[in-house]
Amino acid sequence: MVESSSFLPHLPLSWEALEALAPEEPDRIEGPTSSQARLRLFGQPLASVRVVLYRDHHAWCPYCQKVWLWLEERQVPYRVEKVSMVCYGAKESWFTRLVPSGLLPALALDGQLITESDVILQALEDSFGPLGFSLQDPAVLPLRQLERDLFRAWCQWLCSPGAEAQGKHRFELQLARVCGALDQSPTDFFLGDFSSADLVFVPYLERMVSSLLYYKDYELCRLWPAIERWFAALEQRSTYRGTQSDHHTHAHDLPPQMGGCYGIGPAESRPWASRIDHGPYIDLGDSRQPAPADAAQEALGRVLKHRHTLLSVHSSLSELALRAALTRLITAEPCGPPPGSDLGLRSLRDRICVPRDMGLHAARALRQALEDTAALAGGRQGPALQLRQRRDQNPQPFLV
Ligand SMILES: N[C@@H](CCC(=O)N[C@@H](CS)C(=O)NCC(=O)O)C(=O)O
Repeated sequence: MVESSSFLPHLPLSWEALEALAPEEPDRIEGPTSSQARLRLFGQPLASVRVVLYRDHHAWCPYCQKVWLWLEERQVPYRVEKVSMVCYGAKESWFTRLVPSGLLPALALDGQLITESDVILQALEDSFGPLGFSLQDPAVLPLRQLERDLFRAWCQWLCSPGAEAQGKHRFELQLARVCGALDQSPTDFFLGDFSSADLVFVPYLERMVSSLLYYKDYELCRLWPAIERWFAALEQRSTYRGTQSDHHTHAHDLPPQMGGCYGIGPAESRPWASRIDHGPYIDLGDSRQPAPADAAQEALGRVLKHRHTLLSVHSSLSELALRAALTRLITAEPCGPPPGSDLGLRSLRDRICVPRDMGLHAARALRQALEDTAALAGGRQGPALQLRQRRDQNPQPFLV
């Protein structure tokens, strides 16, 4: 944070002043795991790259996360090509020529195209060695089956209207089996060190925790301590943190992907949904790690990079209002926005996406700064987030 004077509210800093406070662009090739990376080398020469990962622009696809995290954990050099999911954009024609089904992820290994995440992981394992335990290990196979059983029970509870009690009961039966497996382990992971057995659980356990909290007000990690410990251990890994999303992103990326999520009553009546949507955004329980000291700077850098596109996409957002929110973000002092800015600031607040745009803590700081600044202008909310499609998230304008 920069020093600021005690006269309130502050005038918005100029773009030049904000730019002077933004961090250098991080090293995406050799630095920590990042959703923005297009090439990862892990200290190896460019010529060593044998893998191209095709994954979705927004990092919403759980099967892509599984393959992505595997590559990061095993430090296999790879390139990334990003593709749209139909729920938020038009599928790129070059991709449907390559993969007619349009399904993600896909992976090219030595020029040979592979689809289906489990087949991809097997091919990677065969070429580069397993992640701890082989996917075919007798200790891993029943855990992989258990993950699918849990997935099915979650879908039935979350995505079927009615039969609440039965859906919850069936889910808890499967979750008890998962926790039983964790309780037998000498560590907080399934089979000792982090391995392929944990990897297969990562994408959907993350989505289960967020979606059940949001739609069912169900505090999974508080109710199931083995899962809380598993996440705490997982979040120690910078590889996972780079792929990690947050409650807000999942609450709103899942309905269009899954064909609907059913809440226990309207969102306004669900305490956790209200907090996830409207804040306060601290202590939402989706991170067990302290906020990095540079979280606000990270958010500032990311917004500055895309500020022209953001201003054109959010038609109700003025550049003065955005500067006010960024000034708040970086000085931690209130900064008055122009009248009528509440709508545009909250429109942007609701469309920050983790880890696509920035890390979890940076997003949290930015959402809070946008909300605090919007509150100085009024109580209006931005356009509602759609449930069937998210074309408001079309990636194209950001690719120029
Ligand atoms: N069984 C496949 C499932 C892949 C899948 O369903 N991918 C979804 C995204 S999560 C997809 O690409 N859907 C097409 C689209 O959304 O455009 C796998 O494990 O790879």
